[in-house]
Amino acid sequence: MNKSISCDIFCTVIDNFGDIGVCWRLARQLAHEHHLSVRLWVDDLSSFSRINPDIDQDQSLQHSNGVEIRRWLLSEDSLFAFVEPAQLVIEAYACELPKSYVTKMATQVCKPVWINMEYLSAEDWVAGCHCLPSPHPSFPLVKYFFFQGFTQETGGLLLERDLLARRDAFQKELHCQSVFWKTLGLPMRKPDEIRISMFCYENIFLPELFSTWAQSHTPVLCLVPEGRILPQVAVFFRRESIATGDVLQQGKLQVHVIPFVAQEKYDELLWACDINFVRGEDSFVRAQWAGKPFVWHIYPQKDNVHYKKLSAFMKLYCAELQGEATQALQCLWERWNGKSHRGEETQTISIHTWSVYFSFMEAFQQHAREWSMQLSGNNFVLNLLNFVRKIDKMQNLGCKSDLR
Ligand code: TRH
Repeated sequence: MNKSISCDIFCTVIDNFGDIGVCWRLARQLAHEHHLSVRLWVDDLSSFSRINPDIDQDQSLQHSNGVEIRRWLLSEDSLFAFVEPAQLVIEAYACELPKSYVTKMATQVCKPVWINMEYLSAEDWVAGCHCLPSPHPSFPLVKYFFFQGFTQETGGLLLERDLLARRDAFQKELHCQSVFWKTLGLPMRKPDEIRISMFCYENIFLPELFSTWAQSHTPVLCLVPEGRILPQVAVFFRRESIATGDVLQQGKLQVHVIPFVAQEKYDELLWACDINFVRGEDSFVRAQWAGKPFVWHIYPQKDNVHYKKLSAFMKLYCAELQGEATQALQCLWERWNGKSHRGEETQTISIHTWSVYFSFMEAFQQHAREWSMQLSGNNFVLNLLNFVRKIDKMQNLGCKSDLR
């Protein structure tokens, strides 16, 4: 596909950073690697500016990394009557497109290919729904579901062409790591220390985990990005409040509160640490590309429906892991997510839970690298563009479309 192909991505930020995090990666990849003219419509530039400091919250139209960024005023639907629809239209996570925009899509001679990019899940049902059509009730338009996922029957995961090579170069080169740590104001690691990044939602097990680390034999340096768990961290260290730059120590545990960094730099943090605690969707995926052991705090949903998603992912992820290592991983992950492990009453993250997990570090490390290799064969953007060409051919037979 060439530069003349236009693409509109629509993103509403429900909460946190995952929705815009994923859309921003998708937009950049389509523009950089496939030369599409991408317009990204976002309703919350403030969240966007946290992961991309280029963003000026007061600008309704701006450019960053070759992508046109537009503020999407949800209440101003009629403004979209003056917007020419793109050839490829992607709505993220079933956010509702402006009605006047959809009306205009229907009037195009060559109908836009309309994709609903769905949330990531490892559950079996995803394979059955991936690529399903959803005809519009009144217009001659069809929207298609396109799912990210971990198996060949899904759309795969977002992965930039050069990401794994950049990761490998960074992880091999001590100099790159030392420069990275310096930019965060941190010393190079000591030989016996483990470095852990901690990005999670409020978690009642955090104090237990911290006490475990404080009492462990190995020094633990834990990096906490500025965010919603800081009050919990402050309580643990008996401080009224804490802020970026603070260093807190208890026993063998040293916590550094670091700034919330731009997305590219967050990748480097994941590459540089020994274990990454991640959450939601996007940091969870990036931790997998880091090829390092990770612990997932899944986005909590009503009626604990997220537990099914957690189990589905663990089943896939642990399929090639040896039995005892699987047990140790599942025990820690389930407890971290407040789910009882194998129906046991114990809900704590004890020193035992951690030390059993930690005893499998070598196996987890090797597995994490193999897993990232295994996933890298299923590239979301390549799959998406192949699918778009196919749909365009089918729905726009009678007109000359640039999409093919
Ligand atoms: O912020 P999240 O909790 O987002 C969640 C999930 O996406 C969830 O599925 C969705 O339903 C909910 O939002 C509304 O976690 P996630 O997905 O990991 O997104 C965090 C983003 O922030 C990711 O793109 C990485 C980025 N990030 C930085 O850019 N810099 C940082 O310092 C950190 C810690 C994160």
